[in-house]
Amino acid sequence: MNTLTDTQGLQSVASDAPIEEILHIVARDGGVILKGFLTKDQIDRFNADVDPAMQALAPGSTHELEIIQMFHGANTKRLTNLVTHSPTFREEIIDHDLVHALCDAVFLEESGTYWMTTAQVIEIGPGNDAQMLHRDLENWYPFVGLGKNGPEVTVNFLIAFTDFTEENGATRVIPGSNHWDDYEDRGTPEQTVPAVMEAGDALFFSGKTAHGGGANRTSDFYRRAVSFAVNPGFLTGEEAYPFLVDREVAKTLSPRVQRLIGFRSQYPTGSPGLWQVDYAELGDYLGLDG
Ligand SMILES: O=C(O)CCC(=O)C(=O)O
Ligand SMILES: [Fe+2]
Repeated sequence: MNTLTDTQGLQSVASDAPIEEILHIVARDGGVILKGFLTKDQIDRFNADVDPAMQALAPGSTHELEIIQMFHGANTKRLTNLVTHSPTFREEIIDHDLVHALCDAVFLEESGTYWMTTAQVIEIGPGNDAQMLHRDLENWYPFVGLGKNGPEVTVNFLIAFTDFTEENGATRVIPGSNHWDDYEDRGTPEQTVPAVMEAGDALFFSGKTAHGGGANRTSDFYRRAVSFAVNPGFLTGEEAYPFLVDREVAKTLSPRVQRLIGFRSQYPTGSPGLWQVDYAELGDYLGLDG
């Protein structure tokens, strides 16, 4: 059985707490709430930046696979490409000193550099069921087997853009699940605690920590988060093909060659999909099928 207590809540610290203290809590519990990570003004401006795109987006998933649809959420909207949608995001949020200080501390020694693997609005609407529990490192399946002794392959800043309550779908986390011996064990809902936050707070957590979006039991509240996650630089292709090959040339290639050079999404074992757009196939976004 798992040693660390499953009933403890998540610890909160001020966003100007020492880096060592923040990392100490994450190493122990798997995650920590950073109070006041963004200001009210930043929250308001970001929300205004993305509102038109959010309104244009339909909830739910276009994937054929039921497991990916469930991961996405039937009444959940996921908006990616936030660098394009939001000046506040590209100029302030991903240039936040605390983000870089924490990522330097996590990744510099093993990887040298790091980069963003996703930044997506996740807006869980009324009636949406709880998401399946998972660890974000499951996107890179071999690291499931390496477990607690493997390297850190992703960390996530899950930022609250509305208040998060237990009722409206606050992220559920299993504190200490980063220390479990078997990462095929994702735990049970009873072992989770809600990451209750005010808008502007962020849950900073390890890819080794079991968690999932909470059920939204309200009738009218849309819980909005941004999940902003980082990978070590070693999880990168050697050549930046999508920047090198003209899209018109790419359209003339076979689908499997398009996938080989990064013009289509990837579906590695155990992952709900990588290299996507709004959680949908990149090839569709690029109009590769005409
Ligand atoms: O929306 C949430 O609270 C968590 C979502 C999540 O963990 C994910 O999609 O990987
Ligand atoms: Fe996740």
